[in-house]
Amino acid sequence: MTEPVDTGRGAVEEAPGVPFDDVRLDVEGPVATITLNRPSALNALTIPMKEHLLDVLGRVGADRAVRAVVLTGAGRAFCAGQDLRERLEPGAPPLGEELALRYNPIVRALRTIPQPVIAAVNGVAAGAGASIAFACDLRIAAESASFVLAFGRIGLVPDSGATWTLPRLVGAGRAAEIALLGDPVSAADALRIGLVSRVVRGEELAAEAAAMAVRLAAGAPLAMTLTKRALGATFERDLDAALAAEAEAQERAGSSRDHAEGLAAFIEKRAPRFTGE
Ligand code: T3D
Repeated sequence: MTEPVDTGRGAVEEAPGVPFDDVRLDVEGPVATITLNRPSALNALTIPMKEHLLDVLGRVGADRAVRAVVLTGAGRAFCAGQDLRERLEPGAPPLGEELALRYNPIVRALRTIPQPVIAAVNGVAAGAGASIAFACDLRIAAESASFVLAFGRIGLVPDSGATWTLPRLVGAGRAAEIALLGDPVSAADALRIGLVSRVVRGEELAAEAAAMAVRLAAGAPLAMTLTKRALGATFERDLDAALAAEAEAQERAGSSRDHAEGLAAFIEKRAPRFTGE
């Protein structure tokens, strides 16, 4: 089922063990948990950290054994976006180049890896950190979480896909208010406007995200991937195109072994055992 993932650095074919201090990868059974791990700077993203995140997403996306992904942050924040101190260093790349080289490939990888990705938003998600959460398929937040499109405060515009994802998640009017005013959106408000699908107590977040990931991982992988892709393309299609795309995807899913297994399990009144074939 799993196809190599194009992270903009060529396809990654396999997923050997891992690798980095600032981006951790923990794989437990079919669930991969990626943790942004620079808590002293609220997981603000440096160039190496972005490279590492991209690398890890490539590995995970290419790993057929991984069927669901959780992305979270270490410490009290999810991610504070670009490391602003790094931007002041001599030789910092131009912003447009940095987006093209690193941020945009991260967003594309999140959108295109075959597995569903849950953002477990454990605290503040600011700037590109919010954009990265928006690019995930699902968002669960801790009560202490918030989303801040902090770009305007430093004279920048929302990037890393936020102008594309946010209106799709909450509608154009709310997106405009969040982007233009830049006020933090609390977890409670995020739930109310559909920016997150669940809010839980901080100490329950990891378990809640893991439980959701385990449920996703128990699904038929091909059907999960095709569903993710269909939902991701929905705003680009009219009804006829969506109906045609559903029929094509259903043809593929319907000819899989997993569909046969799902039917057999229903008739035999047992849980299905999906293999991804
Ligand atoms: O390449 C490009 O630049 C293009 C791409 C741009 C994408 C972007 O993400 S632009 C937006 C960048 N992010 C921000 O503007 C957010 C900046 N941070 C904040 O506004 C606040 O820190 C938060 C609202 C996120 C949290 O506030 P608070 O009061 O809870 O924490 P704090 O005290 O401000 O931060 C704690 C520490 O983290 C502090 O370090 P210190 O003083 O204890 O040594 C602070 O400097 C550090 N930190 C927080 N955010 C960043 C950061 N360090 C570097 N870069 C950050 N973005």
